Amino acid sequence: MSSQSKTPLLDQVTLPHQLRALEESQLRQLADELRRETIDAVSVTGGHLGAGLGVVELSVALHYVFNTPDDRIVWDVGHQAYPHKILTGRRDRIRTLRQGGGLSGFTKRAESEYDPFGAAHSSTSISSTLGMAVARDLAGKDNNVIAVIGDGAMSAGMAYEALNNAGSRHTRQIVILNDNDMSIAPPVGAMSAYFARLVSSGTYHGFRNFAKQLTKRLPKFVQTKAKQAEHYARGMAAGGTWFEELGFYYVGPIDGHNLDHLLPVLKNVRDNDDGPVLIHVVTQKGKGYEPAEQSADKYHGVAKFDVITGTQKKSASNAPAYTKVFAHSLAKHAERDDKIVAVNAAMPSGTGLDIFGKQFPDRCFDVGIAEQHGVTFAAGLATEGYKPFAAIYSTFLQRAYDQVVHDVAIQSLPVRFAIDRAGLVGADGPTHAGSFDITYLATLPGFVVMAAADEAELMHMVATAAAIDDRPSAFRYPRGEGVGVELPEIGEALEIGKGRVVREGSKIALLSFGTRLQHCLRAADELTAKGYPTTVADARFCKPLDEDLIRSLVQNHEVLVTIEEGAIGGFGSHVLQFLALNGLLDKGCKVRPMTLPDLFIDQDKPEIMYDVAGLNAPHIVQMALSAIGDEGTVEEADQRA
Ligand SMILES: Cc1ncc(C[n+]2csc(CCOP(=O)(O)OP(=O)(O)O)c2C)c(N)n1
Repeated sequence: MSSQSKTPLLDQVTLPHQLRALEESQLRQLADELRRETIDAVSVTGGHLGAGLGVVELSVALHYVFNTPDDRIVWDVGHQAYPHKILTGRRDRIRTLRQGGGLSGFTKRAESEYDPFGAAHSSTSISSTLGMAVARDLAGKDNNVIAVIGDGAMSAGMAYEALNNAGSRHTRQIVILNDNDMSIAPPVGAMSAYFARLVSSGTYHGFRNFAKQLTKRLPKFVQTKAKQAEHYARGMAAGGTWFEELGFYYVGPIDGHNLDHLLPVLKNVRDNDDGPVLIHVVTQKGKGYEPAEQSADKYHGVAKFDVITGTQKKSASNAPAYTKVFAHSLAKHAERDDKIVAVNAAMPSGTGLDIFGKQFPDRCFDVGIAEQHGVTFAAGLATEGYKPFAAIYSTFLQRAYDQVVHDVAIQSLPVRFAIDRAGLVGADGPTHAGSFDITYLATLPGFVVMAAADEAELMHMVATAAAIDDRPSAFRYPRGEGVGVELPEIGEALEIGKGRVVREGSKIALLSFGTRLQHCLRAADELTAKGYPTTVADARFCKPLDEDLIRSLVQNHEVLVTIEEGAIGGFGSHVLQFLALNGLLDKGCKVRPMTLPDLFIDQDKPEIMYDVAGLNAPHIVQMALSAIGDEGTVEEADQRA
């Protein structure tokens, strides 16, 4: 550090072409400044820190060696892209990360030409860059395409599908395997053990000064059969044969924090014209920030924090109240029923299954970032009489939809889906919103689909799902804290397909599915005060519907409003279908379904996102009043708007 210039270099780099104007000898200083800037920015916003700190040098080296944005860099997941954002014209907004109106916490095409592909769900980068590479060849262009994918993301099937395709196509493409030996939790699976063997093989250390020798060993220099043999042997020696068998030229492992190693390797693979290359880069998650390096999750996701001490402003727990209630509740049932087992896909703490796993290590399975496999694995457990709970976020379950349909629903296997992060989730934005699960599950024959209105209801739904042993079931619950209701010792199984009336009225009925119930109660207070006694009911089930309840609500009220934290095609659609087919729509009661709008809502505080969605109490009031024909005074309407 002492030999470094006092003038901040980062101030001279707004865009990568300015970075490329620096001397190679200045890049170390730039990387140090970039790391400090990343830490400082995340201390203000919260967000993903550890992953970004691990790729500071890689970000500098990639933008130095490659001609971005013509050369395409695709960051898998995109949660590690904060340093990349700082280097690509977004430093002035970096302290708006994940805030309303601010920068996305992931890569996003609409945000920058330096983000050629949006991400947030993992393991898409090899596929998307292969598509870009093929398009480049079709168009007769010659730019580079580079995927940067973590060892965790490499556990997903999609990454292998892409490697398989890329290896056989022989298209010029660069894949950088960013191996930090971490997912969010320690990585799982045989491939992770394989990477560890490559790194510990001694080759890594032996390769510390290998940059110069390497020049002669890269594909564009490999012309003769003899050289190819040498090339293969090198792969054997370095342990890279698995990738080589797939058709990739394997380079590594190399130290991803050492610019003297990174730069020559990247320069060598740049513009090579001999098929796909995989560079195995070893990095440390949280690198260069002591509190991150020392923490168990390497500061994967953090709240705002004090830079000096690393103390986070509030708990950065990945197990918020609903998640914890679910986990403890499941453990209670598992104490009584040894057939209960639990499956998660690389999210033990996010889903709360770390709690379950501590108590039942043999009955808790982390399958890696492999939602598809996880669902079919759970289906297999169910065929043998076990009672699997697959705890998967709503947004990530999307990836396993065919498995849900084909492997679970068609065979009517009793897999229980614990669907966390249902509804809008806040800072992670639209890629992580749990908007579609009601729609995509309730359309499946035989599925039982529930939504918890509060944390006590969640406990009952865990009990209900445990008891449903002849067909699939799902219960959804949101991110964050519950409403603070009293909790029973253990949940009790609900009568399937039966909702509950929470408050009796006579003019307006609000039928809630999920945690909008609290907003319905507030709306009901206001409506009742205005002279419209309002009934509030909690549907509990979208499938099967409580037909008696719905029939009685439309028959005894002038207006029925349904509310859910999900997209069109979900609960409200099922209610409308039932009413229409039973001739109940034309009997005078006005029915209004309230769903998420036909819009991907950008990140913000959840309550603001629900304002944008029009699903808060004032919107419910407005919807009910306009249905009943009372628009109120102009001032009231303005206030509600
Ligand atoms: C399909 C999918 N499932 C789960 C996640 C949640 N998730 C975000 S980052 C991450 C770990 C990624 O590990 P790795 O690729 O090694 O990157 P690192 O954070 O270690 O740099 C997980 C599981 C996700 N983004 N996408």
